[in-house]
Amino acid sequence: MNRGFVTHEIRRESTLCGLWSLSADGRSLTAYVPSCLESIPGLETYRGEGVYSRWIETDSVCNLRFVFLGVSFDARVYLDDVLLGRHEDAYTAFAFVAPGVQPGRHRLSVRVDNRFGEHAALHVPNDYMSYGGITRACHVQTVPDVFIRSLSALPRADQGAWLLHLSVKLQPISGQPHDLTVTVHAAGQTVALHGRIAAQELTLEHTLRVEHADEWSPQSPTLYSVRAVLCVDGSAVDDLTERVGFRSVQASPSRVLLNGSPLRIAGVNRHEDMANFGCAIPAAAMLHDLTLIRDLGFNAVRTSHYPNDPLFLDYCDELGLLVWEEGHARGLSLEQMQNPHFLAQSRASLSEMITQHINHPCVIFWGLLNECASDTPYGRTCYERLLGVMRSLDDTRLMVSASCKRGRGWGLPPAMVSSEAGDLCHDLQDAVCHNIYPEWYLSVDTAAMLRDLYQGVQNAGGAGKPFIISEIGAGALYGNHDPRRAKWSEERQSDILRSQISALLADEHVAGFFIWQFCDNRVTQEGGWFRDRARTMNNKGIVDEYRRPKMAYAAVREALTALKYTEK
Ligand code: ADA
Repeated sequence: MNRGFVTHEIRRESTLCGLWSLSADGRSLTAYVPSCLESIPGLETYRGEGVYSRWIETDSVCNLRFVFLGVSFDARVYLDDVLLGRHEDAYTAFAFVAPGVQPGRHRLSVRVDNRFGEHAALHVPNDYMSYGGITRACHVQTVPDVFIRSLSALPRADQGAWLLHLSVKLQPISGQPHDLTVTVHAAGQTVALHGRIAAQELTLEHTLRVEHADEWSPQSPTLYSVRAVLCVDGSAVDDLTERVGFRSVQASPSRVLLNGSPLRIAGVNRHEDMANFGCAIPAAAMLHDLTLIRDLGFNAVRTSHYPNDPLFLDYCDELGLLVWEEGHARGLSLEQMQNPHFLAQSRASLSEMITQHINHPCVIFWGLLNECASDTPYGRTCYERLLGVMRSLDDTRLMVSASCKRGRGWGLPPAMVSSEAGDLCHDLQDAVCHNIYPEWYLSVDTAAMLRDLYQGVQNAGGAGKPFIISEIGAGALYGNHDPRRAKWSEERQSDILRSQISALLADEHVAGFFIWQFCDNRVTQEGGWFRDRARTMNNKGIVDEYRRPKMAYAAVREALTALKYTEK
């Protein structure tokens, strides 16, 4: 449900999207789910609690599983005032089970809170908005005493064929023992996996050899269904369908390889943010964004700086758009990384992102900790630990982090030095990625900056890895035209982007880049961001928050049109 394809044919599911009662800021309201609190008149800048509630009805005793794809950003879910569970962080899904629910009407409530504080290590005042509310779709399922919690299918190229590693996680409810069989259908094959479950979760695994499969690629994004059916005591009680694309991702010393061929990545950063909707972007608007991104000529998108709605990834799978998906965290200082909740919350964001989105072939990079304190020894221990967790969950994608820490000892012109020690974590990752703003924040020439930075990272753990510019761009206020072509005018932004892109394309060391950014996004009023963020918006969008194109649109489109993405 709320995906780009049908995920269940046996499990009963109903949407919880629609009108809910909401009490917030001392007012009783009716709110549409999913949406942001800030979209409600009078709550545009609200920070506080909101309690959503609605009735649900059951006609027999059953186990209900409530699935939320995203609640921003601290959520507590209750059924008839009994707490089912709590989830922190806006950008990953969670589910709670209420066992043995009696027939009749029941009150489902969700208490949301978007207040900052020490309890929230990742949601801090920032250059993007932490909204409040039930901001992604939600639904309720009826599940049997043992149900399929997840199904992953990871392809790996193997001497002209594919190995497809299947993993089915089963969750028990009562703890009563059951003998069970899971039948998995994938790429024209069927395999039956047997097991016995009691109180503990059970994982069944199997690797299929697939001799012939059409590859997934941007030119031909072929998808295959993988379907698991759970039988207990001879009857089919539950099912789950996922999709897989057969493709491999590797790094050569200078390029990212997709299916063995070097890629030239021309991507764009995108915040999930839109005028009127905040981060709760409806499906049609997501598709409109993707239409514009493809029309501009980009072949990749970076989900700066948090995991995205799975529906967006479904569309990227179908359209063949490559994705750098990023765990939640932007610009945390050493002190913020020392928050006692930081490691646990980061680990949760990264592991939930990877386990929930592992089947999307579009995802070629898993990213972590954008511009955090990677230039400190403590920061390095955090990067190391978190990358260890990420690699243990998936070793078929490249692990990356966007840095802005350029060290004094790197041999760079003084204007480019941004940190005493420089990034200490490049050696831990599969590519070296930097966010740079030549011609915007720095009065330096883009080609020169690329050349100097490439040389600089060679002795800083970056040798033998693809070199990627994870952010580059300039700002303009929509509608601000100026014959002087001054900064903040649409003219100047388009001049700068044109010049940046031509330098990026001319530099053979650059394996890929991501323009900052697709659309203007709202920033928090807290934390001093308003000072160089006119309108409390980050105005570096190629389109504004209504998706109205700035002059940069035509400039970027023209610069990218002739690009050939595969270099073979
Ligand atoms: C950084 C950061 C982005 C954004 C950008 C900017 O590189 O990663 O989130 O803040 O700078 O606009 O300055």
